[in-house]
Amino acid sequence: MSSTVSEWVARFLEARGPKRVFGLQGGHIQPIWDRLIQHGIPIVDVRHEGAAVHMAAAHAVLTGELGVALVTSGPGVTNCVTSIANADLERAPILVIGGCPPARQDHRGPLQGTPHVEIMRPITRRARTLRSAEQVIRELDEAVAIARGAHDLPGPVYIEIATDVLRTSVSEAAALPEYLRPREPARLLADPAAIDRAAALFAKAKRALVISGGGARDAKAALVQLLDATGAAYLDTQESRGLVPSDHPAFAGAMRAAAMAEADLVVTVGRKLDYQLGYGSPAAFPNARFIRVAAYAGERDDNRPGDAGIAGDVATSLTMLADALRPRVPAVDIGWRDALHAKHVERSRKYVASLATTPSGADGRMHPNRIFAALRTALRDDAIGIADGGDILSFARLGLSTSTYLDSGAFGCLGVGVPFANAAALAHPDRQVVAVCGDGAFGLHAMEIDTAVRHGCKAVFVIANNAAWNIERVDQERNYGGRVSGTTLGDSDYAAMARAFGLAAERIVDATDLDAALERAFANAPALVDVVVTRDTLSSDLTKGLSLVPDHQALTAWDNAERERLSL
Ligand SMILES: Cc1ncc(C[n+]2csc(CCOP(=O)(O)OP(=O)(O)O)c2C)c(N)n1
Ligand SMILES: [Mg+2]
Repeated sequence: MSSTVSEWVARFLEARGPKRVFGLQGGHIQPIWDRLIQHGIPIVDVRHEGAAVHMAAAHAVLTGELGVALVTSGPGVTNCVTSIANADLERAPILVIGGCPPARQDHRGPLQGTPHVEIMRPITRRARTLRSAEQVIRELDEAVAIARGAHDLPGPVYIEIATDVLRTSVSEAAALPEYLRPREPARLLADPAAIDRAAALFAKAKRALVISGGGARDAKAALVQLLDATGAAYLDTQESRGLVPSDHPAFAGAMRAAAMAEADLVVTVGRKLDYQLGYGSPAAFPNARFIRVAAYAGERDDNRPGDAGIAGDVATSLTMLADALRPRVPAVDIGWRDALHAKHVERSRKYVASLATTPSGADGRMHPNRIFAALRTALRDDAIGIADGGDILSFARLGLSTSTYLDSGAFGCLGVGVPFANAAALAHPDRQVVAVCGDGAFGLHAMEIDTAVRHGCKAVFVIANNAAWNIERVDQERNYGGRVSGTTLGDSDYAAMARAFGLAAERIVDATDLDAALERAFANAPALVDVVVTRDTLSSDLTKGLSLVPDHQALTAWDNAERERLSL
């Protein structure tokens, strides 16, 4: 008995259970595509391969499952570079299966031939061409384990199988049953001595601050327990939103700068010290020592290994740390945490109240905050919020309050909004899904509204339409002598465009029409609301200097502190 490799790939995916595969067809991958259809595995066919990978990544992050994308050789694969790089930074476990010309045509100038694997290698956990038919299932099993974090941080794996190999028959004996069996990544436990060193340091801290990242996503209960046990203050990051409710006494989200400046101990949990955390520099954390907790050494030691590091399963490590702290006499100043939280509550309350009254710009157009004021009425507690853009992302981070939240992320990846929302709507058909996109960001994967219609993705796309790549336009206006160039867009009617694809869509100019428009949109999703907003805004990302790209740090205040620290 034997079966073709493409049949085995379909059996593998069926056994490993992705609910759907995202892809765009091409001759090189048609043998797999055809077998997936015969196995009844739904394929969400998109309009650009980059969107398929974004969808696979959002699916993975929102469900905890593996995300799978299927793309053809050549441009199909290279179209995925941006979204694979984004999944790399977002540590999203995805398997991208690419097409590859047959071996006999290799390096002879074949159709759609380009060195995919070399292109993919630096942005994936593994990139390989599979040429041995008998080894394909074993390789796929290994690929999935790696994507899910068996060796290093979870992330994208790229595998391509040459078309001739897909057509080759292999004996049933080649695929051992264990290759098809789902299994959990190994959970390695931390060294108790490392826990002890960390606990000794933690116990001495007066103002302890815990900061979570994507690596804490499956450690919610243990994280809250540690906060309760220690009296530490807490900051989330955009990849770990919703782990600790904002009314928890440790939560200090609106007091980020003060918490970072005043903390004498910072505990990172599954989070690199990247630009968003000032690279861990004393410029951003002038008073802090560091404890780094992560499942992987790469996420424990980057930039600043700190005074104590714990590498091991994150949830278990946090519980071990809380246990080790119990018999010690804590030095913690609970008043510091409580004061931070009280100010956070006060600031957030004022901010939320201001959303509905933020004045229009000099051009008479509404402020984008009005969108978030209206969404607060329209959204239920379990809604999924997605933000994509420049200024609008900055406003959304504060205004869009959904506890499940995705955005352009550390990669600043414009274009994620529509594909993320489509994947979210398919993964969670019972929840509201809204993507708030800048008009610029929307354009990058705007054709995916067609995917939304064809696949019934019940998402609402809200376009903050200021006819500009505005954060960049304002940067030119303020910091480059007002020479605005290449950053304005047309006053385009995105609602008309959406109607052409069959979405329910309307254009809103008056903020008082927003509530009713959103209600109609959620009732008729997929739907698009094109909201005409002012360009006359100063977002905090802009005023803090993010678009200026200073030399040492991402934000001007930290950059100045860094220069002072280094006597520059
Ligand atoms: C793919 C990509 N291209 C360019 C940029 C640089 N960039 C960051 S924000 C921004 C403007 C975004 O405009 P829009 O989505 O309309 O949001 P707005 O600032 O107008 O609210 C640009 C061009 C980027 N981050 N990603
Ligand atoms: Mg814009």
